[in-house]
Order: sequence, then structure tokens, then C-alpha cells
Amino acid sequence: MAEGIANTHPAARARTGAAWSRTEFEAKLRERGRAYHIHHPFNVMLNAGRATPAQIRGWVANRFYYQIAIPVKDAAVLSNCPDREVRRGWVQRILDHDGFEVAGPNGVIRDEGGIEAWLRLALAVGLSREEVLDQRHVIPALRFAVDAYVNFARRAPWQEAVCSSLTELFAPEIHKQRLATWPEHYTWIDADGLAYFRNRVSQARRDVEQGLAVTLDHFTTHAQQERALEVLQFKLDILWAMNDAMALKYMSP
Ligand code: AHQ
Repeated sequence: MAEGIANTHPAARARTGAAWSRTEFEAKLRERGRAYHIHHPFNVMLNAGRATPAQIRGWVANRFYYQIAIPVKDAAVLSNCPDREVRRGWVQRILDHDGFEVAGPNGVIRDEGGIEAWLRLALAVGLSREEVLDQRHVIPALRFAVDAYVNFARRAPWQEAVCSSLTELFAPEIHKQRLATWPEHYTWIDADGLAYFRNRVSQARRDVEQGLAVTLDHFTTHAQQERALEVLQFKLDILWAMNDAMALKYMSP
């Protein structure tokens, strides 16, 4: 086989350590979706309609800790990122969660943000704002997993922190699954409470457009691409560990 052909065959390239093409690299990232928490038994129980009200309340109260960590994590990415163009796109993520109020020529533009929407989900499932905000239900192991994500974003190169957000490649599916199944199975939850999931379908798609472009542009050698897969697996493990903690606490043995 001519040398050139040998180096272009994916299997040969893996042996020689040559980088994957952008298309192959994206496919490798998407292949990791098989480890996404949509497949975790706790999430399967939740979205199959088998969760009790207490299990749903436990999930909402614990996932709140993840939700309030996201803008802090994204601020860490911004603080490490010297690229104005990337920051201009990334800052939207903080506004998505914290909300904003902007005085415009035609009056004030307001958006309550995702954290407030999550608190409305909490009320819809029978939790009080106080017991969610004071984090009394947050499981220590879940807290540690979420804190590991924030600390990673603070310390890792900003491109790795961007790459770690790519679990959102698989997020539209999980939000759409909730929107498709919760109203049918959990008729006791007011539909207004699901606004967060509705908003995230399009926001996640927009997030991924930027996150994937930065990742495919930055991680170009084979070693860098393998590192990107490691980073994505680290974040997949964080989401999985969060579900492990909730399963241990809320699912009967
Ligand atoms: O609601 C979620 C969200 O705002 C984000 C931001 C993003 C990140 O920066 O890591 N990841 C993420 C996720 C959200 N919801 C999760 C869910 O299952 O509802 C999924 C999660 C993700 O896929 O990382």
C-alpha cells in the first residue's frame, strides 16, 4: 500500500498518532454520548414516569446546586479567556442563567433567567423556595461532583473548560424527553414548571455551536484530541456521579 494511503486510513492513523479530521474528531466526541446521564437508571426512572413525587423533589432540589454553579463556572471560563470574540459569545450563558434587565430605547428588556425558572419548577413539584435556596437537600457527593466541575473550569486551560461543556451535545435530547414524558406521567406538575426545559432545547443547541467550534479549532493534534475526549469523559462522569448520589439517596435498594 502506498505510504500516503496508509497514513490516511483511520485505523492506520490511530497507530501512527496522526490527528483525526474535524469530521472524525466530532464523531469521536459524539460517540461518548453512550455515557451520557440520559442512560443512568435514576434518569431512566425519572423520564419513564416511574418516579415518586419525593424522588422528583429530591432531583429538583439537588440539580438546583448544579444550575447555580453553571454561571459561576462560565464566569471562570471568561476570566481565563483572552479572546474577546469567544467571550462575546460565552457571556450569553451567564445571562441565560442569572437573567438580566437592560434599559433600551423602547423600555426595559427583562429576562428572569434559568435559575429563577428552576425555582418555579421547584414550586411546581411541591418544594418551597426557601428549602431549595438553603440547599438543605443537597447530597454531599453531588456537591463534590459539581464543585469539581467549577474548580476544573477555574484551573484548566479555558479551551479545556469549553470542551467540558460539550456534554450539551446530548442535552437537547434529554430536555425533549422530559417535555415529552413528564406532562403525561406527572400530571400533578404544573406545565409552567417545565419552562426551563423548553428554554434549554434552543439554548443548548446555541451553546454547542460555539463550544464545538472552539474545540474542533483548538484540539488539532492527535494527542490534543485524545485529551479533549478525556475532558469530555471527566464531565460525563460528573453528571453520572450526580445521578449515582441521587439514586443512592432516593431509590430503594
Ligand atoms: O441545564 C443545563 C445547563 O444549563 C448546562 C450548561 C452546560 C455546561 O456548561 O456544562 N451543561 C448543562 C446541562 C444542563 N442540563 C442538564 C440536564 O440533564 O438537564 C444537562 C447538562 C449537560 O449536558 O451538561
